[in-house]
Amino acid sequence: MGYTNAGKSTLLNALTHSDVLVEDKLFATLDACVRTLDPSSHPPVVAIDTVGFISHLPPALVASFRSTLEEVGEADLVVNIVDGSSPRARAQIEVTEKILKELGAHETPRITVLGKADLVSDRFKMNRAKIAAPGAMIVSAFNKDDVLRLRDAILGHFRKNLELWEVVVPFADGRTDALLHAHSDIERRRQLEKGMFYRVRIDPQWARRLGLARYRL
Ligand SMILES: Nc1nc2c(ncn2[C@@H]2O[C@H](COP(=O)(O)OP(=O)(O)OP(=O)(O)O)[C@@H](O)[C@H]2O)c(=O)[nH]1
Ligand SMILES: [Mg+2]
Repeated sequence: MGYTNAGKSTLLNALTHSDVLVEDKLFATLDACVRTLDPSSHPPVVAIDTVGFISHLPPALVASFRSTLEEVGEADLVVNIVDGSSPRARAQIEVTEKILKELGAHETPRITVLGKADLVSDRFKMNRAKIAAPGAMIVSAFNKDDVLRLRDAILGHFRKNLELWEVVVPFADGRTDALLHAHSDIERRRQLEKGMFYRVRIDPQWARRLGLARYRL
């Protein structure tokens, strides 16, 4: 999420090799678009592009914006894209902050990105950007390494919540076996008498949802 024209859709495209509409105009994105960040990651991480935020939104538009922005309130991680090349970056952050609060997402874990870094050529502009968003990741959507760094930061956020579990799935329980494959990273497997032994990295919430019991050898 972020202010309109900040470069959200461009970054989403770069992160996911997709082609969400990008235009140098306000409100190029009118509907939230969902893209998978990494098809092989467990749990699967999907990124949702949002409509741009803006100050003084006409009241008639507020209601329709609300519905497209509701996803933000439910997100596990908010990636706030700030146009690092804009002299109005600070004011734009304040607007997005206010809207995040209204959406109940101001306390959601957050990665702040100063985007369009390739346009921030001189030191004065870079300092201005850094002061606007201290500690933000500095990224150009057109720089492959920058995009990979951001992708790693996002995936890393979800990976760090994973726990190491050792479980045994009875051979007859094909459903749990399939779900385990879909929702965890399997590090080791061994056939035992009672079933398949797995050592997996899994979100503890998912482990509970699957009814897994931790196994001790
Ligand atoms: N130079 C440069 N331009 C960028 C970068 N990221 C985005 N842009 C340009 O900024 C403009 C807006 O990009 P979008 O990705 O559509 O921005 P958005 O935040 O999705 O905008 P809305 O959907 O309208 O809110 C386009 O002209 C992009 O090409 C970047 O890293 N560097
Ligand atoms: Mg967009």
